[in-house]
Amino acid sequence: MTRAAVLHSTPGRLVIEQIEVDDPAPGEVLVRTVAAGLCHSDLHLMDGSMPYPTPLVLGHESAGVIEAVGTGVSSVAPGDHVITCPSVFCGSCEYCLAGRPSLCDGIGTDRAEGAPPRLTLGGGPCGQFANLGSFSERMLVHEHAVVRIRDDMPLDRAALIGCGVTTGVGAVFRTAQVEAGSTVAVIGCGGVGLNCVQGAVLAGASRVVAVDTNPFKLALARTFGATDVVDASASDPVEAVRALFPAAQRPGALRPAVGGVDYSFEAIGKKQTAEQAFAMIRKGGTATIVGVIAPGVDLELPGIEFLREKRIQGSLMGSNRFRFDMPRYVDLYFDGRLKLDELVSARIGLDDINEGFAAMTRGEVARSVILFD
Ligand code: PAD
Ligand code: ZN
Repeated sequence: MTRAAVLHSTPGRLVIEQIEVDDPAPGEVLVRTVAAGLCHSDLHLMDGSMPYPTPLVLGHESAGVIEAVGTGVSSVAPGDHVITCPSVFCGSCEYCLAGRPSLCDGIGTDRAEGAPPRLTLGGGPCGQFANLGSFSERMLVHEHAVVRIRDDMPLDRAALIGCGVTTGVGAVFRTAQVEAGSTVAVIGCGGVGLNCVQGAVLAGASRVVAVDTNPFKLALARTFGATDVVDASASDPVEAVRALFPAAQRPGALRPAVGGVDYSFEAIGKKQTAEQAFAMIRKGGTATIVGVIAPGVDLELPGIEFLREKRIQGSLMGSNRFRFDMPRYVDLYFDGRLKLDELVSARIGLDDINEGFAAMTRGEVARSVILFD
């Protein structure tokens, strides 16, 4: 039996249950989970803003050690240290072949219909959030949902690369492709947004403005390299960012010139802040929405702004190619260029998981990480 945190309804709290994990089928690997981070995407299911079938093992940001592999698995072997990724890829769909595996159609990466489920709870099937279900002592996943990393990488910090780092840094490097010298604003400096901040620093941004309503997060953003901070509870963040980067006013122009940043990133998932992200970019700028906006919530954007060649785009898991990206992030950590130690605010046990999410709601942590014994 395997201990796992299971969601029985949305909204709902997590319940620690004993689940059964099947043996690896061809192409699957069994991972002993060593560490798993708490991400706001899990909380979206718990608070009911993202409907999802239950029962479900939550969690999708993890690292561990391969325990067993199914036939045909070639990229990892028992004993290997791995990071998991929600972006399981088939390797043969149009998106994979076009070099965009994070958008993979995922055909063939689950068990076939009618096959025994990977996980069972009380005799019935139990789902895995994001193809993983990381809040569990063991994960049975497709081989293409893990990447091997070097053995000397501490696995609690490796876990964060599994979602927050890849999503935040990837949004900057891969989705938006920020150029050196650009100006950047990041709205929401939690586990994901702090990684947008450090991604922008790594990309060589000339200024990085952190926007949050929580002074603790703004102070953290400074340690991740933000050059300016805006407290969105004290002033209108759009006006504040535009004031930092004013536009040149042409004499006699019909409309006042509007300043702003070259690139903005929204890492919260709210209508208001997504609209702010679009409003605070300057002419020719790009707003990237990283936060998960609940189904049924529509954005309102002033259409005239498209004449200024302003763009807005989504970003799923930082448009990653994780088999390539994650080992590089590990090397950047060892080089002292990617901050991971500072992201871990708390190390907790599986039994403390609901309190861990309560601490996230209260804004007390960058990331809490579960350590499995
Ligand atoms: P978090 O709760 O750690 O951080 C959210 C931050 O937003 C906190 O620091 C808050 O103080 C701040 N905040 C809240 N409201 C406001 C506001 N009105 N103005 C300014 N700041 C505010 O969450 P997280 O970093 O784990 O996740 C952030 C979002 O990213 C969330 O929606 C999550 O689901 C999403 C996400 N998306 C992907 C993807 O692939 N697109 C992957 C992972 C996470
Ligand atoms: Zn996540």
